[in-house]
Amino acid sequence: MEPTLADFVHTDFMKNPTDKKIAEKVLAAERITAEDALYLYTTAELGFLAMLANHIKHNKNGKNVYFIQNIHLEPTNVCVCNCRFCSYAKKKGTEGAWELSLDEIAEKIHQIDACVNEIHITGGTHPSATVSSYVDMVKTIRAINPHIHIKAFSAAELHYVFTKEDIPYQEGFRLLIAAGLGSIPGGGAEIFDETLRRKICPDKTSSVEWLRVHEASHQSGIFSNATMLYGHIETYEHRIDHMNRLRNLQDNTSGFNAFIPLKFKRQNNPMSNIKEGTLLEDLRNYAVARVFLDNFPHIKSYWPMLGKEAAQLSLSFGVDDIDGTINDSTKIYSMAGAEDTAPHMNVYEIKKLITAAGQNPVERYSDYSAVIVSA
Ligand code: V47
Repeated sequence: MEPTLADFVHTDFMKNPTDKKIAEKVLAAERITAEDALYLYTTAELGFLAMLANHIKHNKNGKNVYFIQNIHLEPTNVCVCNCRFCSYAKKKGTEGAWELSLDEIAEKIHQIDACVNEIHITGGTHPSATVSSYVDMVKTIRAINPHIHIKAFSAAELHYVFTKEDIPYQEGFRLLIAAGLGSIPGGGAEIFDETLRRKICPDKTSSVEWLRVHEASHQSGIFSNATMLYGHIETYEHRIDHMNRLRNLQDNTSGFNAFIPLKFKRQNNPMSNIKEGTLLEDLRNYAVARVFLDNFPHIKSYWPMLGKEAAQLSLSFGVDDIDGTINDSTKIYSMAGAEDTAPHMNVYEIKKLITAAGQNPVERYSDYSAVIVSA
């Protein structure tokens, strides 16, 4: 049997009083403070962090690590925003810009394998986007594939179309859900601190607006995810502030499924002068997130961005979800320098990756219920 956190807490191995205080909180399922989180980021040993994070991961999800058969759809990279970390967005009519018509989207949907359960729509905030263009997109997909879960449009895109047309968030969600929207992804959160937002994504939805859109989605009866872009100009305090705002909203709505830290990749964007963080830093970040976000059911490491080996390692630091099969359908990270330029893993490869880390692979639907494969 592997030694557990409870085995260690009352032994001489745990001499440091701050380690002991935090370990006792975690064992008692008590919430850690921002100060505790700062200590975990700056001072705690990596092995201790892993033990804390795994204790929580194990209590929530046992040895289960979830994955999904999914596909990304990126209808456009034309975007009204000028985010300095982005390697993907283009202005309309410039070289490298793309815009898919509804017919082109329909063609892509016809090609999706029957085993794919979720379509994740992500992309730029197109200047001509409207609530009805989003409704039409969702309806087009729904008409071809009545069962697939549609996870679509970041809070940044939704805020843009709702406010442009003066449609209250809840009414906007009512129209989109009636068309077939199933949930919203976690994009656009970046880092919530407004001073940093002005520097890295000056014309994007504010943090308050991002949180309000997600709150409205939860009140409208759909769930969502939350991301955090880290490893650029932010400090640990900024990360903790970001997670604290998410934790507070989750206390009120319980509508978030997964927290997804996104490591800044620097190729082909105006922030290329910033050195990318190390793998150890990524692992610490997953573990602190798992401990701090006690009310989030899942912590996801997004393998197309992190790489397969690093995603596998993250499973020892509190992560219980590695997203999906993807089938080479996303460009956001390859354009920013992710090593996998055509990300795809089949179910066999994903299961092998999870099993080799000593965990139990569970194929899931978007709501985290397990896919039962009949013999
Ligand atoms: O908001 C853009 C990030 C996000 C870079 O909900 C970058 O399951 C790193 O939201 N380096 C969009 N990150 C993607 C997204 C997402 C991804 C995976 C799963 C889910 C989910 C949502 O991508 C943006 C931004 O934070 N991003 N450029 C970059 N250079």
